Amino acid sequence: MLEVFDYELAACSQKVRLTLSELGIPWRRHRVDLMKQEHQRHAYLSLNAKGVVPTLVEDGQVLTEADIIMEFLCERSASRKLQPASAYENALVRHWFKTIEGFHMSYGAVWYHEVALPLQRLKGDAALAETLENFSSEASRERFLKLMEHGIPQPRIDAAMSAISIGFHKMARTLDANRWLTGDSFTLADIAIFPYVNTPMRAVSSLWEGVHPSIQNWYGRVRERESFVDAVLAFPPDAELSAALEAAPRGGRWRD
Ligand SMILES: N[C@@H](CCC(=O)N[C@@H](CS)C(=O)NCC(=O)O)C(=O)O
Repeated sequence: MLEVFDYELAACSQKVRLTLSELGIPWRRHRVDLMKQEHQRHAYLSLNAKGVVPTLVEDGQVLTEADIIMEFLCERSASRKLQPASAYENALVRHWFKTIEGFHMSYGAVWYHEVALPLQRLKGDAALAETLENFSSEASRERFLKLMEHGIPQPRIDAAMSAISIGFHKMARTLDANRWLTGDSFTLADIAIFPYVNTPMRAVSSLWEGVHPSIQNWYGRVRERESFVDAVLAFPPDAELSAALEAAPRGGRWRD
């Protein structure tokens, strides 16, 4: 059976789970707790050298990178369900993948600033010692400790917020004229951007909520799909993370 290494709230994990659900592909889950830095363990790094989720494994074959996994799943199921019919619209899907790639780095910075670092600090010294044990490389352990000590500089967060806001503007302009991101049908492009819209961080959702009605309407349409229940709602944050979301500087909560 196809196996996926993921973490419930990780955007890239959600993309893969949504695709699996839309295509009706059965899979087995291996949870990698990002909040405990389990993705830094030696065994996981041997599957995914970048130390990020998701990773897909099937019959000993390993695939990383959410977009590549999503396309692989479509081809594997020989279904055109999530891929547009025209070459141009397919190119648009790839275009959105590229846009989202940049957006993703910014989202990650805000996530660490608002949620991951405060949660780690809140858990205290014993939990930090446990987290540090998961790092298989001294250099990344040092990097993490520096991040814990100094946080992410405010100008970096401001720049990230502004990049995310620009991404939402682009999305809204497209959705002003189209039902879905590439036209009339729901595709991998919609899946790829959904987790950033469905963010539990108020800092980020305030950049589109009440600002871009076309995103609001699109968001409602995606939430009506069965895959939303199956791949997103079914994977809520644990109690610790829920508390960290509520305590986030600009507020946040799991959007059920
Ligand atoms: N380009 C990679 C990015 C994967 C990625 O950045 N995943 C995040 C979660 S969405 C992660 O694992 N971050 C590790 C961390 O938080 O340290 C992909 O598309 O799979």
